[in-house]
Amino acid sequence: MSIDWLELEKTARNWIYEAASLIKQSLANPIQIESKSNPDDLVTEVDRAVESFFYHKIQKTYPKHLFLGEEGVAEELDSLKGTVWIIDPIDGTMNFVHQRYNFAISVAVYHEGVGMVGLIYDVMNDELFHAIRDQGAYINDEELVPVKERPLHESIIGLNAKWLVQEKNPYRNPLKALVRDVRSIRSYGSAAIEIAYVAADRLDGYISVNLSPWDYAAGVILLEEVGCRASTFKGEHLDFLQKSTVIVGKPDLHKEMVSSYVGEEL
Ligand code: 2AM
Ligand code: CA
Ligand code: CA
Ligand code: CA
Repeated sequence: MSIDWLELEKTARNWIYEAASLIKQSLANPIQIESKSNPDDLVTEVDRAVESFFYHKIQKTYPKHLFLGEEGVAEELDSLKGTVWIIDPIDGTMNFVHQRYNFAISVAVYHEGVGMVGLIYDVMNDELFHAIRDQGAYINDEELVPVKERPLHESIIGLNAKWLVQEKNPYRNPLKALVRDVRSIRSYGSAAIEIAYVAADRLDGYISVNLSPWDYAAGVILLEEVGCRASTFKGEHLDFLQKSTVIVGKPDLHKEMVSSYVGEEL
């Protein structure tokens, strides 16, 4: 039986609004914070609760679908066969903790490895970026138009400046050269929001040296609908089962950033 993607998107959207309301309620009380891979890699009880919320909703409504999420509520996946929900319950946990602002819920649905539905909800701004494959991308009810190119020297790129000062980052020098040559850089602290901003023409490109599938799975579905590109720094297809370098942008800009800057470590 084929899947009604419109219906599925509507269902996912309702879960997202419900989860956002849980997150906002949680801001009224003190939040338990822990560190993961390093002292600045944060997780809260809310991240875990929101991931569980989605996992249980999906299990109940779509028992055959599979689940891949940041906080490990479900078992690990080693393939994208079937229908897979790739979810980041809170993207921008540091912002959630420090700013109580600039964080998103990111939900993507892949079918036999193809991105079908992507939703990124900027909770505090009430902006839902959403797309169904081949049906356009939207912010709330407003349809996004295919992006227009800008030359690299007039472009604004999303980039975390920390990557420029980390000595063990092999892409430090290419990224410095890029920062020098573009008009300016911005850092919002949520990869999902930054990728959505590229689709919405608020940024021309976005770059990160190390992201996981749930950081970009929904974003790349939005990008495809407006004619943008997403790849690894080497220009290869993104992997949805392991960590990767990520570079996204308008097609010409993306090509130039890969070929003249980050395509090779220096
Ligand atoms: P997160 O908030 O879901 O962890 C921060 O610049 C962006 O990078 C966020 O989207 C954040 O997602 C993501 N990120 C990926 N890996 C990270 C890590 N190890 N530590 C902190 N942020 C990470
Ligand atoms: Ca995290
Ligand atoms: Ca994330
Ligand atoms: Ca997260």
